[in-house]
Amino acid sequence: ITSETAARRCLREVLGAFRGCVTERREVLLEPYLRGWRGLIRFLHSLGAVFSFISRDAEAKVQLMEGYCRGERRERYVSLQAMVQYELASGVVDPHKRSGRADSGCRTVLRLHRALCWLQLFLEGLRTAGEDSRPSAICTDSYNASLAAFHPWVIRKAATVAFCALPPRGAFLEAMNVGSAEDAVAVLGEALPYIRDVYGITQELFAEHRLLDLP
Ligand code: 1PZ
Repeated sequence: ITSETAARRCLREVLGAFRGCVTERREVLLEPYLRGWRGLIRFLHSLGAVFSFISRDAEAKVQLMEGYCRGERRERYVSLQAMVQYELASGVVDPHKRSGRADSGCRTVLRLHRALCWLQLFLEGLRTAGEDSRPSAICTDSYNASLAAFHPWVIRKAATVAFCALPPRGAFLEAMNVGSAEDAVAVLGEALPYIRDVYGITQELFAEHRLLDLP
C-alpha cells in the first residue's frame, strides 16, 4: 500500500479509537486508547525520520501498556479506572513517594496523557489558524504551553529543532490524506471533542488520586 493510504488509515484509526474509548459509565478503555496512540505514532512516522526519537519514546510506552493489557493481570488493565485502582491498592504506585517504579501503568499513561494535552492544543491550533499560519510555529507554541514543562532542556531543544521540519500548513493537511484542506480541517473538528473528553476524564481521575506528579 502507498504511504498516503497508510496515513489515511492511521487517522481513521485514531478517530475511531478515541471515539470508542469512553464507556457509558465514563470509563476510559485502555485497548482503544492504545490503538489511538498506535495510529498517532504511525502518522508521525509518515512525517519523516526527524521525529523518530519522539515516536520511539511513545512507541516504548504504548508497548509497555500493551504488555499489561495482554498479561496475567489483564482484567486490571481493561480501563484507566481499573488500572489506577489496582496499582494503588497493590502498592505499584504510591502518590506520597518521591521515587517510584518506572514501569508502572499509571506513570506511563501519565506521560501519554500529558502528550495528549499537547495534541489537543496543536490540532485545535491547526484547525483554527489562518491559511498562512505555520504548523511548526503552532507546534512550538502548543509544546511550550504544555509538555515542555515536564521535559529537561536537552529534550526541549531537540523537540524544538525537530518541529522546524514540519511541512507548511497545506502540505501538512494534505499529508493527513483525508481529502482537501477543508476536509482535513473538518476531520480535526470531528476528532477533537473525543480527544478532549478522554483527556478530561483522565485528568480528573489522576487528580482525584494525586497521581499527576508521578516520577
Ligand atoms: C507533529 C509533530 C510531532 C511533535 C510531537 C510533540 C511532542 C514532543 C515530545 C518530545 C519527546 C521526546 C522524547 C522523549 C521524552 C521522554 O523523556 C518523555 C518523558 O518520559 P520519561 O522519560 O519520564 O519516561 N516522554 C514523553 O513526554 C512522551 C512523549 C510522547 C510524544 C508523542 C507524540 C505523538 C505525536 C503525534 C503526532 C500527530
